Amino acid sequence: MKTHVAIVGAGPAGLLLGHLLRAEGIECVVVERQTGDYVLGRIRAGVLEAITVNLMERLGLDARLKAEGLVEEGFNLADGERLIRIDVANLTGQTVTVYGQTEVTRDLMDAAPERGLPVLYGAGDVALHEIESDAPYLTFTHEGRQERLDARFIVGCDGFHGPSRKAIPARVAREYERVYPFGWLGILADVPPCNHELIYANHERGFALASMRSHVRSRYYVDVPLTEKIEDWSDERIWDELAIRLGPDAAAQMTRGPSIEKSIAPLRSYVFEPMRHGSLLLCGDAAHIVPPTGAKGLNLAASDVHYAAQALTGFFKAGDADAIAGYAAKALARVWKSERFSWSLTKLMHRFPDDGPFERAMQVAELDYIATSRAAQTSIAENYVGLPV
Ligand code: RFL
Ligand code: PHB
Repeated sequence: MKTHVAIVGAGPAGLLLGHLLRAEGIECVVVERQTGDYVLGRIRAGVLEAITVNLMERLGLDARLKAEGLVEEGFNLADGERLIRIDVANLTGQTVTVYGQTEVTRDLMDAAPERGLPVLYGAGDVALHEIESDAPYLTFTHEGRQERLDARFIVGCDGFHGPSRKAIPARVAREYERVYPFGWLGILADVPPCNHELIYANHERGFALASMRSHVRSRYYVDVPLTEKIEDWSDERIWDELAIRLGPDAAAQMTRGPSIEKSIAPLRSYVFEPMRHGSLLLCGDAAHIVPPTGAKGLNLAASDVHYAAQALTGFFKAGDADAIAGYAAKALARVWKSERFSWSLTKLMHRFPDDGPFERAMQVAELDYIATSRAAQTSIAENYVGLPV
């Protein structure tokens, strides 16, 4: 098989890139290890920045997003005593949209056949070859056959554990990492949300987040030590903990119900450089991870894909090799700013086991500053809606 661009991974980054390239008439093939159902079973992001919404709109794949997505004009930080509302719409003139990653992925997946985007699900042993040449290729197994896919470029959209990043030689690689001493225990339930806007809470018992997927489906999180086992958290125990950490007002509005999904996700900040080496470009979680505080991961994957599609379009349509050479620097400039925001909001809203009274006093002071300063609220709001692309 031969194509222009071989894309590894059919998560949101891979599918979005595939559609953007097809819209420009550039041939590409997406190779995914899992089945489509498995990919859709992963419950992850819920909050979309304008960049992600705009890309779906540009592709003409935003009908369901527009009909079912909830436009959010603000969100809240709870500090145990009060709710500090960040009036995002007023402070920035922009909004975010609550629409699950699962639904974005489903919309992209459903449109693939009609847009001529081949997606090979269930591909085994995907390996990258000759990425330092102009003729890289993938090998993999698919439907019992050994396959080879030749391309001009490979784009690694295969998440944190995929093979693409590992294909970049150690002599050129640099890694930056912070692992946090807790994970987020998430619960998804078909109950109305306790509040029409998200609440991030810093309580003495730990972090909590009230989020949603729709008017009738809620998503909540509490932070837990990494040693916790999901089996030890009955639905009732999670609801009890949420009621305490979110505070009495939210608790009074909280409807409990059986969980549809329940899992613990570790928190990590990670950046890999370079995001391009030879004929291989990396996009999304393949190159970087943010802790979920601030909801940046999927949106960062979308902005990478936007830059990558621009670079590849410049190359194939205008013969512009500089566009490819400039990809990594453009993408990384935005990545680092999102890393900073996610890290600082994580530090502000969680109780770290090693923190003493000084660190706690810093959190109290910062929350008080945010509560009373329009400048501080504007800074948070402009990061939350997404920095310019
Ligand atoms: P994905 O979604 O991990 O997709 C990668 C795909 O590559 C496939 N793959 C392979 N394919 C072929 N061969 C191999 N050897 C392969 N190895 C892997 C995988 O099967 C998969 O289909 O990466 P992508 O596309 O870069 O997308 C990134 C986002 O998924 C991620 O950043 C977000 O989910 C992060 N995130 C959030 N982001 C937001 O913007 N807003 C949020 O509200 C938000 N909440 C979250 C989150 C992530 C969470 N978890 C579980 C990590 C909440 C949570 C709990
Ligand atoms: C979610 O709804 O899953 C969600 C919302 C906001 C975050 C992280 C996750 O910061």
